[in-house]
Amino acid sequence: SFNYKTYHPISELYSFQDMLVAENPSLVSKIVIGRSYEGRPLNVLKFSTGGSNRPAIWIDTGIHSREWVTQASGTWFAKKIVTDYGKDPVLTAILNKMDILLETVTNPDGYAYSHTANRMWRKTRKPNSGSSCVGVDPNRNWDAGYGGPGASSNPCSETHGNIKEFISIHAYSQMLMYPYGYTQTPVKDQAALHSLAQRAVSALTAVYGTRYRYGSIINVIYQASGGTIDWTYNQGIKYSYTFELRDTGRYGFILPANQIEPTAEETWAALLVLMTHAKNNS
Ligand code: 0X9
Ligand code: ZN
Repeated sequence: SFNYKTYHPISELYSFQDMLVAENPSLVSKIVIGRSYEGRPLNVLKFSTGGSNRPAIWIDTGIHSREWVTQASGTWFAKKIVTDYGKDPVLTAILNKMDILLETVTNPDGYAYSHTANRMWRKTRKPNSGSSCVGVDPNRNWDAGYGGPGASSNPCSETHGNIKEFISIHAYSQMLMYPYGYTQTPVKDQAALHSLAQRAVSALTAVYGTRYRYGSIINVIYQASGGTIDWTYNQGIKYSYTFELRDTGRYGFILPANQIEPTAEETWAALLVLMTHAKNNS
């Protein structure tokens, strides 16, 4: 059986996904939404209790490959969902109305490379012509803050057609943030996003006392353009959030494996608050 107390190479995370689907076919399915530059599948686990085109919650982990506690936590969330559905009334109520889409290895080439060649690899792995530097930063590559108001043509809009909440999980720094990162201009839903963040952080801190900061990206961490959730918010997903998980720098990206489970567990408490709010307000 799967060991949640250690970090796993990509082949084992893919096997875990297939095993979870095989063991829970009425709850979980795997959608291959694309392929990486090096040809690896981009897998999304879809947790659904029925219906068609239900409102959905998106959660991704591992868009930056070296942030290993995030892929590990995403894997733990997947198991938590199948374990708790029908037992935890909070999760059960969410899944009786909404689907959860969970992408645990969002940057597979980078993750593989961070195991085999360079533990600190962050970006993707496609060569850049005319440069010896490989890859792009996948959290600077979204079309938010560029191109101006006329740039609305969006070939991917169907992908996110019914997503009501979008949560992108990074590490490290212990922060829960909402848009924007590219501008100081507050989002129009700032007050609602801020108070929900406060409630989610309270739930997280209640588990192990881990302290989090929260607010808009630009105010809490630094200015960053082209980030995932600025784009998803501008696409109309009101509840767009991003986490920076443990720690605050003692170990940084090299978080000891004995912190995987407590990190995932406390983060799950915050996720339940965020997901319940989306369920009640969409
Ligand atoms: O620089 C980043 O992309 C994020 N920090 S990280 O160390 N995970 O790379 C911060 C940018 C805004 N925050 C998030 N989108 N999480
Ligand atoms: Zn990151």
